[in-house]
Amino acid sequence: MVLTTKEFREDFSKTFEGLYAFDLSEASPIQYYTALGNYLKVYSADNWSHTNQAYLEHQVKQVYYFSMEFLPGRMLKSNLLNLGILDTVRDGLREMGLDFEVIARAEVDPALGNGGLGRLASCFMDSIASLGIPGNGNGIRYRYGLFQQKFVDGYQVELPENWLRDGNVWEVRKENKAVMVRFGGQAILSEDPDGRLKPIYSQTQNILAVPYDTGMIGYQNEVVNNLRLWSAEIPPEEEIHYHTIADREKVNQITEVLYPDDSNYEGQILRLRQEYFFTSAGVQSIVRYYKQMVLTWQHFPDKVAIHINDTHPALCIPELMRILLDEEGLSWEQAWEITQKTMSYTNHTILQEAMEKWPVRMVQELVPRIYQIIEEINQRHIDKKLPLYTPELTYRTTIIADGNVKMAHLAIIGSHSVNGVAKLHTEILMHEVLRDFYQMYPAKFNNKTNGITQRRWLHLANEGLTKLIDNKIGTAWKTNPSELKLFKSFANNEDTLAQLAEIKLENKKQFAAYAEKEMGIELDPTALFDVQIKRLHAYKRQLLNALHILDRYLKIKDDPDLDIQPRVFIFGAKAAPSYVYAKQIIKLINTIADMVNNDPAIGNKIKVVFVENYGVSLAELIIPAAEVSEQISLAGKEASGTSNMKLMLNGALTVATLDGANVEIRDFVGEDNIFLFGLNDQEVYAFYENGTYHSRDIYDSNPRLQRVLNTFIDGTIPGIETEGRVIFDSLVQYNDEYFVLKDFESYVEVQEKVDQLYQDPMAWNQKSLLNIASSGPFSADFTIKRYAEEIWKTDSQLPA
Ligand code: 26W
Repeated sequence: MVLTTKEFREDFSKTFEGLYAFDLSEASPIQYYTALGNYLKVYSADNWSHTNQAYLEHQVKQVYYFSMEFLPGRMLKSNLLNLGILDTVRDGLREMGLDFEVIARAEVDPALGNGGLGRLASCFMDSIASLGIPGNGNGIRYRYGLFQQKFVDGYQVELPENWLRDGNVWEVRKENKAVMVRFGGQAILSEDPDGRLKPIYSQTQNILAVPYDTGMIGYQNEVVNNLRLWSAEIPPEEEIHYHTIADREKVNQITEVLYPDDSNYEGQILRLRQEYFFTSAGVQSIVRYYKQMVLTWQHFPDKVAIHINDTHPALCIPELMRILLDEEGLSWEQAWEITQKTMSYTNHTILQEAMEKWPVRMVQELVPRIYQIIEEINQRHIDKKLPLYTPELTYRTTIIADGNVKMAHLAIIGSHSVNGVAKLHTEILMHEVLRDFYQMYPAKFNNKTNGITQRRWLHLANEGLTKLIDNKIGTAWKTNPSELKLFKSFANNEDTLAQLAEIKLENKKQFAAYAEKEMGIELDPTALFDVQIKRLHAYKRQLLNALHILDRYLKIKDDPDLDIQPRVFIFGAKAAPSYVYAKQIIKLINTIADMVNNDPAIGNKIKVVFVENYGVSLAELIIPAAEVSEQISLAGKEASGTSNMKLMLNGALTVATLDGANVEIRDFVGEDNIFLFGLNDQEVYAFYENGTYHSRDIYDSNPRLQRVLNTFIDGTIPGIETEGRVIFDSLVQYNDEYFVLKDFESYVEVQEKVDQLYQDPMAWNQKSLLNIASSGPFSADFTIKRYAEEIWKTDSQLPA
């Protein structure tokens, strides 16, 4: 049944009155938005409950995607799109004299994640529902999301992100589905009447885990899956034991804040608490659901797949073991077989400093029974592998070593599948980082290159481009993104290329309007828009970008009449609050921005825009306006990257090292349509092995680079005495950990080629079009199909 605008207006008005009991004409955007959200919840409620019922009735296999982070972005538009009523609602609101865009912007963007890993989880939720795969998300309902970033005098300042201030229309609190999570105390094993060892607990702290469910609406297929986020509360019957506010606070604290760390592990007990809290709650609720099905335990892996998104939820493994052993009375062998068959694990990082390892004492104290189980998993692993491998190799793979519990080892040993997130990344895992495990379990390892949902990142974010593509190749690409390749046949069509350029210009104007309004920076929309948006981290090398900007700056200062392609350098990045070096780089770039933007000699030749508080919503504004995509991490460090895919999909040309998924971008779009530079991963490894990298020599021998670097310490850039010195020293004195100086030369060279190509708009637009048309393989729909077929063994429930 199609919804008419008239029906919509009537129902929407009723919803509004029911909520607010006053006339609709005098409401605020947030009230309209809340009413719309409520209206949509009712509109999709039947689909949600039908999907649920169907899964249970047919006892289909379901996947549970456990992730410490989800970054869904605003949900109003994407829900409307997926329900197939975006245009109707927009028109209906217009008829009522309301501005849909203003209403949509009233929604908060829930920042329940740090970066790539969290955003990937949300793209996956969209694809799982859109493919009709029975799937659920499982995570934490943080009271405060990732901090809000402000710049004060160029420095990053962090403010709390109270994302629930106006309530959250999409969630449903499910008190009736709460479970108890046990912490601390003692677990003494003793024999029960059947002669089995079972733990007797004493002095534990019991925390109530209350789920908040959000519907994950599939793309025009009537499927609504579930994202379940857990919140920690004091169990009502235990209220009496909480005497002080501090006691109560300790409970609330568990789900109070998202750790703002990305790729840096810190052994904080609160984080371990969070990890056990949501994995235990999730696994308990899965088991409870399974028990409705009256099946033997042997069938558990035929009905349940649990996916561990990085090691953060790896305690799923001992938790499922605990339930099967202690509560369901299975033997170790049975329980272990079920657990391994159920679990799969994705690794998202090769950085050593990001590898989670928890001090044994901490695990013992916080979850004593879980520790006992981990110990036994470890011992059995050693007993089984020692006869087969050298003691050295075997002991390199233990879960417990040097007083620590190594979460990656637990995840690998306890899962039947281990995957990396791009071809190169998986290769590096197999042959470098995890090679001992690869030798032991070659069949567990597989690659699943990341993907993105084209629904959010093209259809919604770039309506102009969507219309153009629809006009040229029809709309089938929306459900089958490989159809995007049909767009290639327009690569020589001047008309299409001109339209493409027109759309890009329009998107650039939109961003320019934002920069002007929010930052007071005036941009020339005909300049080249160059974009680097991702967490601030030394390995991602925002510094290399900064060096290039300074190199240009000096060139223009030397010759103010220089005929050079005007460029706007756009940055968006948060730094972990404790990551001092990253914050110094933010200060540096902000200071460069001030200097350059206000120098009349530079004019429009260079502008630098560092947007505050980068997140999903800003990405949706920036990406459609981008012409150059900076993917310049040191080769071998970026697991995959996903902004590289979004930018390509929106017609940006990539400046890239051969790192992460950039390698596959090159393969799909061809060498001629990407700007490659720098060392490859093998060259980097060779330097590590030979110890022959000396950044000081490069500094000494390259006058152009020397001049650029000296600006950090010679007063050229005013007001960065401290930061300038630290950064200079890190690059010149302390041997430049990420080979920034080594790659500088080839980076600036390739940037000159970028400028040259830009002088020929048709050639540029052609490459842009080829990038768009080659980006289909990066659809998360394909990635999820592979996860479902090869790892989870879950089937789509859609009619074939
Ligand atoms: C324990 C601290 C910590 C927190 C988060 C360590 C590691 C993480 C994440 C795994 C970091 C992350 O987001 N990794 C990114 O994952 C993306 C999705 O697979 C990849 O595209 C990025 O390359 C990778 O950096």
